[in-house]
Amino acid sequence: MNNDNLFAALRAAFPADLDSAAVETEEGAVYSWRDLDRATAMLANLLDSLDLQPGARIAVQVEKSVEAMLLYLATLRAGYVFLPLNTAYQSAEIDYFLGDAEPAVVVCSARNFGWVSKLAFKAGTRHVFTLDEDRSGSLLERAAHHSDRHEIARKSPDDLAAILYTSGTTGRSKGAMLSHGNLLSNARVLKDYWGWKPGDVLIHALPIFHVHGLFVALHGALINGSKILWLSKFDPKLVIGKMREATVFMGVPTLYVRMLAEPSLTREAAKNMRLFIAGSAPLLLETFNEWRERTGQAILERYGMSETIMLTSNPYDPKQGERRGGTVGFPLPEVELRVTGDDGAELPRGEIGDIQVRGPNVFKGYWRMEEKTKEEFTADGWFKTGDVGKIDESGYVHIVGRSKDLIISGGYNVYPAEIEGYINELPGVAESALVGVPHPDFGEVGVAVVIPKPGATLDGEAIISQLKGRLANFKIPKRCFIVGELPRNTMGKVQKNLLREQHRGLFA
Ligand code: MLC
Ligand code: AMP
Repeated sequence: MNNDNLFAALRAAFPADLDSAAVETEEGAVYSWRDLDRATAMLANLLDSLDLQPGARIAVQVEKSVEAMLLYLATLRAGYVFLPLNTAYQSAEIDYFLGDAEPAVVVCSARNFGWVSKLAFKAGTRHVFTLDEDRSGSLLERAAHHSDRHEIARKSPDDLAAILYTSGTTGRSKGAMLSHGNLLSNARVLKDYWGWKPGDVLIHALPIFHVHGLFVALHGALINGSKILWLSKFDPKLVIGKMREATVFMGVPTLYVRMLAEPSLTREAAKNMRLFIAGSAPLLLETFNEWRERTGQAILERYGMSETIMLTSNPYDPKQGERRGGTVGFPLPEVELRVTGDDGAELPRGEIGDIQVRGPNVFKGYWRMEEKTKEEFTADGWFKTGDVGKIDESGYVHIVGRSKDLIISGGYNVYPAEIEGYINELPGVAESALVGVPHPDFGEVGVAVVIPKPGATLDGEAIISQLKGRLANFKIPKRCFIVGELPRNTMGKVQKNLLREQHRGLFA
């Protein structure tokens, strides 16, 4: 009988020589494929010993480490649902996620155990473990008592593998439910489309709590049985140095911008590399061109989202076409993509409209938000991405904007409604608006414009300080202006485009 557990497919791709290196860290620690197999078995046995319900959520907020990655794989192996949380999230954010997802198990770093366990127990969680970058913590201590053999849990393609929270337009985050089938179909398509081959080595420098680092990069290497050079944090000099031993790199545009600022980035340094992939945010044409001049290689830009994993990609194989900067390439095999007008009808090529998608990669819906899920799909089953774009005459997809009010900063999403909600609760604030403006490092950053209540005196810097510690650091506005009124249209709606225009030169 077939097992559609994603882990079964990843395990089947391990090379025959289980003692060869699977993961190497920047500190020189080496994990063999056998280590990966045994450690995930021990962790899976630990989870199995906890007597969890089918579909139990395992919520994890820990610093990036190989062990954190093994915990993800073990969760798949045991058949539970992985729920990764950005380490930047603060207590109000974590409180919401745990309350909404009601995880059976929470894993956090030892220094956060006090407040995280309190929130977890409030949410009904029965087991809270700790895990730190130096392999300390109760999770591994407990797992050490379990067998290193484990039969992979049987799963069908529709069974849930992970829930990824993506902030909501109304301020409430939504948990995108991804199945084993979603993740596996996308991993297989990308292995083929990006020409993964024997001997490939991946530089993994992204965080592992979002689609890019956790799924696209990690599954890409594992399903090809490829070694991973594992970096706990992005460091441009280190990545450039590692290119001599590697062939594939994936990053958000900010990582490319930062590497371009290093004189050590040369054709020679990059000559062993076969493929540079960018995504999660728009890659500026000037970055694409500058990278080609410096390294002789064209970055392959692709487009995706938490709800759909990867949707489009520039071609890898020149026979399929050139990699065009400023575009996100073609819909991937098995992915259908259309651009529609206001009336919902499909638009001809070249016309700008809403991007909708369909395919085995599209998620199962938002966790416990049936109505919201329905709203985001058309009657004939297409998912509305909230991105605005066009398909050009040659079939390349261009993203030209977003209908959703979203700022993408250094590859992280910032939803203005959420931040405005926090600002509006501060004493003396009548109203606020957050807009995204261009930034040379992060691509785009949030700038807040705030109106005081009558008689109140506010200070922009003080507002920023009050938000720090309450919200993840990347969501904190980089600047905050106090004004008398906000520009509005005749319907009374704040004209954010005017605010964006007014402040667009701030970081030029
Ligand atoms: C850090 N800071 C940011 C920021 N990251 N500000 C805005 N946007 C960001 N993304 C701020 C911090 O608040 C802090 O400010 C200061 O920068 C230093 O923090 P740091 O943590 O030391 O920063 P650094 O390590 O340099 O991180 C920058 C980064 C990181 C670019 C390496 O943001 C990153 O890893 N981004 C990748 C995100 C990612 O993987 N996205 C994929 C999503 S999946 P202060 O004031 O507190 O000092 C997806 C789907 C798809 O979108 O298609 O892939
Ligand atoms: P997330 O919700 O974090 O998964 O972010 C998904 C969003 O990131 C998409 O809806 C797009 O708006 C954006 N995105 C991802 N890749 C690209 C890209 N290559 N170019 C422009 N925007 C992108």
